This record gives sequence, C-alpha cells and structure tokens, in this order.
Amino acid sequence: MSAIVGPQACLSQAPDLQPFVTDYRGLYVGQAAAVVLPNSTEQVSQVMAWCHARGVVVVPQGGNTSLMGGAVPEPQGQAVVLNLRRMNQVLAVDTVNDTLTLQAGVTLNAARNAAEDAGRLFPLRIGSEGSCQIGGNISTNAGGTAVLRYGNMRDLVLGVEAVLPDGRIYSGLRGLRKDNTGYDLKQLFIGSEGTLGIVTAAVLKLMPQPTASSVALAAVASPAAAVALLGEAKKTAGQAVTAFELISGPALDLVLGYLGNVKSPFEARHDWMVLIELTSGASSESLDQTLMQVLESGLDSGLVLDATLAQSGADAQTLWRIREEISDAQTRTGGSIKCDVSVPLSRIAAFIEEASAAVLALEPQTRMIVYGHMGDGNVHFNPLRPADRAAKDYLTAFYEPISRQVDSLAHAAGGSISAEHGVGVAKRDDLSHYKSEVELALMWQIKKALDPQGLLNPGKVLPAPVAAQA
Ligand code: 2HG
Ligand code: ZN
Repeated sequence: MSAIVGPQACLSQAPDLQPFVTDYRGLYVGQAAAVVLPNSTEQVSQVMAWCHARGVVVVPQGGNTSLMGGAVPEPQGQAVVLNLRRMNQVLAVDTVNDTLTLQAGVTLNAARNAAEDAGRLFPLRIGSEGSCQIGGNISTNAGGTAVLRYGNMRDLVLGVEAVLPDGRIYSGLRGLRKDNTGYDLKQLFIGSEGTLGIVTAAVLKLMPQPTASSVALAAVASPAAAVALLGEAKKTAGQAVTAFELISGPALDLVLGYLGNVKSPFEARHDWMVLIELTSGASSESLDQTLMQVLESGLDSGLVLDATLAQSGADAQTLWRIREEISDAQTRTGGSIKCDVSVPLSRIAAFIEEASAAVLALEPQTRMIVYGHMGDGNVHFNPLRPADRAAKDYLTAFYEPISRQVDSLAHAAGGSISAEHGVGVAKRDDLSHYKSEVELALMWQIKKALDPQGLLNPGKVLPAPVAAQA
C-alpha cells in the first residue's frame, strides 16, 4: 500500500490509527490495519484495486464528523481507512456556468470561501463546516440550516467523480443542469454513505451572494404557533426565508449553562423559540422591516410572545451561536438520545406533542432538547438525561424504548427516522422496521451490483438481509 501512496501517507502504528478509528463523539471505536491518505483519484483507484484483489475491507472517511458511526471501521477487523483529506484542491471556478469543481477532501468552509472569493455563494451550512469535507457532505447528503431555501446537498451537486469498489473510476464531473441521458448514476453516490463508491471530486452549484440578512429570535406559544409563524413568514417574505430553526426552552437552558458570557435573549423563560433568518439582494433596512412585520403580526395574533431582532452582525452571530452550540452542549453533558426525524410540516406540531408526552411518561425528569430545522419538518428530538442521573444509567434504561417510541411516532406520521444525519451504524438495524421489503431488497440489489464482495464500508446503512433477500 505504501508503494501506492508513499510511506508518509500510509499509517499502521496503533497511536497513529487512533483518531481515524474513533468517531467524533467517541462513541464508536473501530479497528483498522492501516490508514491511507491518497492525494489523487488515481491513487484512490489503485488502493481500491489492490484491496479488491486481496479481499480487504475499505472504509472511506472525510472529516470524521458523522454522528452515526458511518465513517469509522467496525469494532473487529483488518480494514483500511481511506481518508481523503490530502485531496483538498479547488479545481475550477466557473462564474458563467456558476459551478465550483473540487476534490472531495476540500472542507466545507474552504468550498464556501472559494465561492465567496468568486463573488458567489455555496449555500450548504452545517455546524461542522470547519472540519467536514465535501466528499462526506455528498456521501451523507448533508442538510443543515439553509435547506429551507437551498435544499440538501443532493440539490447542490451537478456532477460526481467516484471510485468503485473494484478500482474503476466513474467520471461524472459534468456541470449540467439538464442531462436526461438515462439513469442519473451520480445519485447512487449521494447519500449512500460510502457503501457504493468513494466520492473523489464533484461539481457544485453556485448561487448569487445575498447582500443583506436579517435575524431574529422569537418566543412562540407552541410548536403549532411556530408552524403558523413560518406560514406567515413565507407569505410576507417569500424566498427570503432562509432559516427557521426551532429551539426548546431546555435546549436554551443547556446552552446558556455552557456559554458563560452569553445572556438569555429574553427576560422571561419560554418553552419554545424560533430563530428566523431572512436573506436577499435587497437592503438590510428593508429586510429588517419585512422581518419586523412578520414578528409584529405574530405578536398581534398571539403566535409570538416576545421577539428580539438582531441589531448588528455581532447580535446575529450571538443568536446563531446559541443555536449552533446545542449539539456540542449535549455531547459535553452526555446521555443524549439522538432522534433526527422529519415529518410533513403539517404534522410536526402534533408529532412533537405526542413524542414529548411519550418520553415524559417513561422518565418525567428527562430534559427535552428539541430543536432544529423546523422549516424542513426536521427536528432533532434529543431527550437528555436528568441532571442528577448518570449518562450510562439513563442510556441503558431508556435508549431503546425512547428511540423506538419516537421513531415509530415519526414513521406513523409519514416521516423519516433519519432526516439528515444518515444511517451509519446507529440506525442501521432500525431500517428493517421502517423500510418495506421491496425497499430493503432493492437496496441490497444495488449494493451487490456495485460491491459484490461487500468490501466497501461494510456494516453500514444496510440491515442484515433476511433469509428471503440474502
Ligand atoms: C444540528 O443541526 C446538527 O445542530 C447536529 O444536525 C444535531 O447533534 C445533533 O443532534
Ligand atoms: Zn441538524
């Protein structure tokens, strides 16, 4: 292997392997024989061909920021972790076609900066943008806080280059908005979490840069009031509504406990809040007025209980910081049961009520960390251990029953048990309860067509086949 990538880019000593086999929350720890860091698509192809010829398992890895254990090897085995971080070149910026072509190891931050340098926006926005990589964003079809306006990663990808499990290269680096020449093969590599091929490069869509943004935090009467307010915001501000994020009272309490220097945005404590961001090519003043109009009509109708409009970029940043810290605050606290569900917007308020009641019936002291991308019908419904209960204790008692209840309620409401975080290992076996036989059989047929030996990221996404499908 070191003959392909060079000795410096082939690690095999246990201490060197450690960061690559441990996931970012330290919950999934795997085993690997080596970590390779190729610097070109050709090297990835050669590594894959080498492993294919010898029956060696390969686990592709980007920034290793997954929450689902999808980017680290299984606990036992002799896998090779193939990390793409050295493939970090922006290959082309085309401001006529509005496209950005880059290697998979470019971080999301660097991609956004490259777009900005060209006077454009690459709109994907997620908390881990400093470390996560475009290849990982594609492989997991990342979502985040601007999906409401711009869509998921899948909506932002025009072309993909990927290396197949046998080393062949699928070259689809086309920057076309129209191409109806049969199956759209790139979609196989988007959201399949590195189980069908390794994304090595991509062509992404660029958007016009907004010139103004307006941000507010509104305390709302209930999740139903939040949904109604979103309707009002869309009616008044249309396309400008870029983010609409729900934050529960316990989520704000938790974050403020960690962010010592940030004061609560409201004097009173509220059970529910929404962070609203409008962006557009208009002036900041007129955008602020539009947002004020939404908030004032909400106050008049009783949907909004209180609101604070950011008066400066720094104010806006503080509000966003509160929102973005929720995930890490849970990691630091420990004992969080992560359910990343989506349901149609028309049913999300009822879902939150029913699921909260079900959780509190099991353990009334649970802290209801419920937040996220309300505008997409996607909530991070993350019950957290009571303050005086040990994480291990709480998870042992409640991880299974709570996740099952929450996922079942989301499924019954026509929803998904993994809206944006993917499946990885964490939700793999649950898929057998929520996907139909036909869906599971098709998933396995596709897997077997591309990776008949099962060498690429095994143990991820696909639940073990039942006898009839095996
Ligand atoms: C977010 O929206 C991320 O902050 C992480 O998707 C969510 O930690 C989580 O559950
Ligand atoms: Zn999220």
